[in-house]
Amino acid sequence: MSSELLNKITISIVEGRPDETVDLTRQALVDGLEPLTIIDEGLTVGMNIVGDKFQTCEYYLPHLIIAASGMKQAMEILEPELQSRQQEAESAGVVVIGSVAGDIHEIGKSLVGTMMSASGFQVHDLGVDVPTEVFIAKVKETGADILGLSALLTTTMTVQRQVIRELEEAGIRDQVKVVIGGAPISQEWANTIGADGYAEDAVGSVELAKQLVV
Ligand code: B12
Repeated sequence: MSSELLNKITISIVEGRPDETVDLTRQALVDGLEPLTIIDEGLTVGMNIVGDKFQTCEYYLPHLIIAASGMKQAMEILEPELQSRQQEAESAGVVVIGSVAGDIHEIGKSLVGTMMSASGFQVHDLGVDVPTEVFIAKVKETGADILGLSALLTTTMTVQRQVIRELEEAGIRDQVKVVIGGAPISQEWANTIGADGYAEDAVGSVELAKQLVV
């Protein structure tokens, strides 16, 4: 039963057994589950539970680190699968993406980058804790169509606004569409800081990017 397997994946994340997460992820692929189903209905459900337990002080930082390790190892298996499902042949556009300065959360950002790449975008993933000036320089260098800014902390979401301001100061704000995302981000925040779009998840990010480059 695929739902049983997905539930086992969720539990292995919540209970911090990365090796089991990896084995179950492999098994799910063999059973014919789609990589995105494994991510959204198995792994991410587990990460959200871990996040909630951290918030209520039932879990501490080591729990977060172990859970992230399980998800990252599973993603290493799933990313090539996502890539191989690429449908578009031509480049849909150039994307620069990264987690903003002060933010080291990388899993969601990397997933968005992988999905965009699998959908035909040429993606430059700058990693995590990316200084604002590095984003600006890369947008200039690549002539990017889209700049994706990830922030998972309420303390780093303000950096997204700072990046937009610096794009304005550099005189290149109207040359690139800025899309933002991350757990605390909302459409309202995107409107407040003058971003071109917000997406809740990786699938939504691809749809948004495609709309914006038309
Ligand atoms: C794993 C994790 C960590 C790991 C990260 C490991 C890694 N290599 O990435 C570690 C242990 C390092 C960590 C550290 C910290 N964390 Co943390 N962490 C999490 C956790 C549990 C899961 C995040 C995750 O990977 N989710 C799975 C992915 C797939 O989802 P996602 O990241 O949300 O991404 C999706 C969308 O948001 C969207 N998206 C993401 N980026 C982008 C970008 C664009 C452009 C678009 C369009 C969309 C988009 O699409 C993605 C795919 O669907 C969250 C809880 C949660 N529910 O988010 C807390 C959480 C984010 N962390 C939190 C905290 C407090 C911290 C620490 C401050 C803890 C501490 N005391 O040190 C530090 C801060 C470190 C720093 N400076 O960045 C809080 C933030 C609270 C807040 N409101 O600010 C959370 C919410 C936990 C909680 N409930 O309290 N963390």
